[in-house]
Amino acid sequence: MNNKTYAGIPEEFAKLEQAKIVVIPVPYDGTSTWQKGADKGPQAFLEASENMELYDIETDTEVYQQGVFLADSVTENTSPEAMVEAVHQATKKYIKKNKFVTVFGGEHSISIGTIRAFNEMYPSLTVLHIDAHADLRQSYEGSTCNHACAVYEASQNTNLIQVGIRSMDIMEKTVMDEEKTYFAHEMAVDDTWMDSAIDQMTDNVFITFDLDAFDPSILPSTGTPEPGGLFWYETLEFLKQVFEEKNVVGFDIVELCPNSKEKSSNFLAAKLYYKMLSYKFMNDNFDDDFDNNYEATETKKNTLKFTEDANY
Ligand SMILES: [Mn+2]
Repeated sequence: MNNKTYAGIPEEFAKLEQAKIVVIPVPYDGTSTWQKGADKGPQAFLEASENMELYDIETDTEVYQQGVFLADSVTENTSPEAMVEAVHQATKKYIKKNKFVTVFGGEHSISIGTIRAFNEMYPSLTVLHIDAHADLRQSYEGSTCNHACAVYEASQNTNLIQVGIRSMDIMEKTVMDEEKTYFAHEMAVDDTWMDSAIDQMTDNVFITFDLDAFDPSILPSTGTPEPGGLFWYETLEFLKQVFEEKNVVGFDIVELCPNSKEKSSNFLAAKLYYKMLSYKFMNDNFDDDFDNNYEATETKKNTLKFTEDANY
C-alpha cells in the first residue's frame, strides 16, 4: 500500500502504540470464480477514505481521534490455506495487543482466518454474516479455503447469524440453520428482522460484511452482484442497533472489486467502514483506555459445534 496513514489522518493518531483501532488490508483474490479484482479492493478503499470527511454528523464524533493504525498488508498467496493462516495470525497478533481489529479484503475467503482468530480469543462468539450468498460449502474447487466456504467453519463452531441471503446451492440447506437465517425476500416484507436477529445474538459479536449484500444499484463494484439487496439507511439502522446492544469485538469488510469508471462503490465501502467505527466508539471519550476484553486462555477451544446457553 502506498498510503502512509489510514484516511490521511495525522501521524499522532496513526501510531500503533496510541491507536485503539487497527485496520489490516488483505489484497487477496485467489479463489474468486467470476469477476476478478478484489485484490484491488484495499487500495481503492484507502484512496476513497482519504477523500472522505472525517466528522460523522449522526454520532457527532471524529472517531479517527481514537487512533487508527494501518497495519502491513497480508500478501501471502502461495495457497488459499497459507493465506488464511497468515490472516489468522495477523488478526490474533493485534487482538492480543488489545486493539479493536478490523480487516479489509480481498475476497471472502480471508474471513475464514479472521473468524478463526476471533473465535479463539472470545467466548461464545456470534458471527453476524451479512451477504447475498450463504457461503456454507464445506469445500469448493478442491479447497476448504474458497470464498464459497467463507462461513462453513463458523457454522460449525460459532453462533452464526446470516442476513441478506438471496443466493445459495440446494446442498447448503443441509448446513444452514434456517432459524438463524434472514433471507432478503423475507426482509423486504417484514421489518421485524432486525430485532429478531439481535435477539439471537450472544454478547460477543464479530461482523463479517460482504459488500454484495448491498443492492447492486448502490454498490455495483463487487465480484458477484445479486439483485434485491440491502439499502444504505436500513443497513446503518441495523448496524447501529447491533453496536449499541452488543459487544462488537471486530469486523471485516470484503469483496470490493473496483471499477475505474465507477468510484461510488469505493466511497460507499469507505463510508461504511467509518460508520461502523463511529458506532463502536460513539460513547467513548478519546482519553478513555480501551479494553477489547479478549480471553487469552490456552484451554479455551471453541472448536466444537456451538451449543446454545441460556444467557442470551
Ligand atoms: Mn457474497
